[in-house]
Amino acid sequence: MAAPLDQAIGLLVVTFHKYAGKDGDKNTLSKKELKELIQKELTIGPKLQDSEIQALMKDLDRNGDQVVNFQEYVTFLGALAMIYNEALSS
Ligand SMILES: [Ca+2]
Repeated sequence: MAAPLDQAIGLLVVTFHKYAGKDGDKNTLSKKELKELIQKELTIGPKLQDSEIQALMKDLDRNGDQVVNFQEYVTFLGALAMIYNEALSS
């Protein structure tokens, strides 16, 4: 049986593929897929404006190819972890 942190990391990976596999390249998140992931998998998601999600997408797409690859997704998770850490330690 996987330890808690293994399970958490596994969930991060599975969640990426759950949305990346919806259309087009199954190894990247399109804008539409990223939007759906944010809206369905994060508490803050439904509260974000469309313009905020667009800005987030632009920020995450480091190599500018209009899609979010796994490496870019991991950067996003890192940023979220920083926010959660601030929230939990304040
Ligand atoms: Ca990209």
